[in-house]
Amino acid sequence: MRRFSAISLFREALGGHEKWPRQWRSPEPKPAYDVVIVGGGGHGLATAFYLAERYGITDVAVVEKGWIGGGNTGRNTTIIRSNYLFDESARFYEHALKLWEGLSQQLNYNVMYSPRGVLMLAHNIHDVQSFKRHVHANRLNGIDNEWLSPQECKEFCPPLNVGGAMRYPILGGALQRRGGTARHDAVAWGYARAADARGVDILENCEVLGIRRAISGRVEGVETSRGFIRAGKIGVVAAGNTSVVMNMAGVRLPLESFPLQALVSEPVKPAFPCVVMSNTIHAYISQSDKGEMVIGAGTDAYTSYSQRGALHIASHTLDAICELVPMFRRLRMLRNWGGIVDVTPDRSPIVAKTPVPGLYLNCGWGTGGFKATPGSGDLFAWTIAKDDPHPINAPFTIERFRDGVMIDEAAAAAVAH
Ligand code: FAD
Ligand code: PYC
Repeated sequence: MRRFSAISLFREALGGHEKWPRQWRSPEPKPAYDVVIVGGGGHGLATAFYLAERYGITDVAVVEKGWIGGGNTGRNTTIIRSNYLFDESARFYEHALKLWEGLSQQLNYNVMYSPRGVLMLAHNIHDVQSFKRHVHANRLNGIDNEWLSPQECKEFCPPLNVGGAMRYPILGGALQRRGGTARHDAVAWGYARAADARGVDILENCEVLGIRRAISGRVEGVETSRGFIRAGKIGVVAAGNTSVVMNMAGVRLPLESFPLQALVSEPVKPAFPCVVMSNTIHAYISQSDKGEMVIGAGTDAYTSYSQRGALHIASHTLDAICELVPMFRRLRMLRNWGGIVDVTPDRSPIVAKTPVPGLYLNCGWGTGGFKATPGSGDLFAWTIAKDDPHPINAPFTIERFRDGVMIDEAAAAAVAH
């Protein structure tokens, strides 16, 4: 009883707690599963759902150390877009975007996908050149993205200040109209409910403490805080904590973990029509359906496993946002929080088999993996089911860091790394 109260307090701290459905009643772990997924975030739950839905693999457990969706899935600013520069990423994120479009129907759960348009602001000549390059590259890949003049930015998003002498003048913007937002906790719960209905076990408060391997090297199962669970295959999707979990299997990764933070204002009536991002300022804004302005800041400068960010990062963001949208000066902030993002050297994810037989890895989404959730789950399920990557995730290997075949998307990220 007391444990559930503590969890409610955490949820309270995260906000939106009153909307979270009842505490998931975790079943007792079975002694063995075909597949164990480590990490009950959106990606892990989506993987379990697609394993069951597409491949009929239902003897699956999702093992979560806290509560489902309590990691980055429940902490992010929910921006969805597919306007990435390189072909490999554009294919991946566009695959995800197409799945978002039908997700509420597929899960029979309203994930509140809202394609209200994502406008990325340019503040200097470099931004203008870089975003125009993105617009052209995206259109060659059949992905919508268009260039707007400052006046067109203002017409699309009237609260923006496109006037004269500013520290961060708006010189134009790249608009992806199909981009938008979705409701983060609904995504976790929608996938969880649909996976559960297909026979997947979701084990909360069950921390993975070790990965057992046979003499052959193949995985045997996971040591958890609720006992040993045998597994034919193991998929690790433990954002932020990936290195810790993969170390348990003896796999070292080129990953660093950083806190990334966000904040919300008091709720107000609908006032902000779209998503606005500024990579240069490291700020992004949208209005949630509850009325709060959802604001994201940059990553901390230091690696850490803390789930809160440094205050000076947030105040820099707020300073700049108040200049871009002057009416926000009158808003009061309600709460802030952080999540731990894991970042690869080329700022692109790993969705792949590992050198350990039966062990699969999905990580390195950094500041931008929420938008990928359906695509990531779908392609990771393919990879686990077939023991072979899908052509879309085939480039996203661990070996690319050894072989130098990077997918260097740093500029496509929304925030500083
Ligand atoms: P998570 O939801 O973090 O799930 C991983 C789970 O693994 C956690 O629940 C954790 O408890 C569990 N776990 C860890 N270790 C263990 C263990 N040993 N045993 C069992 N379970 C374990 N992306 C976007 O696309 N758009 C955005 O606007 C955006 N904004 C962001 C803003 C912030 C402040 C943050 C922090 C991130 C943002 N992101 C955004 C990134 C996005 O949130 C993540 O990339 C995405 O949610 C990752 O999903 P996941 O399911 O992999 O991770
Ligand atoms: O990738 O769009 C994004 C994003 C926004 C905020 C953090 N990441």
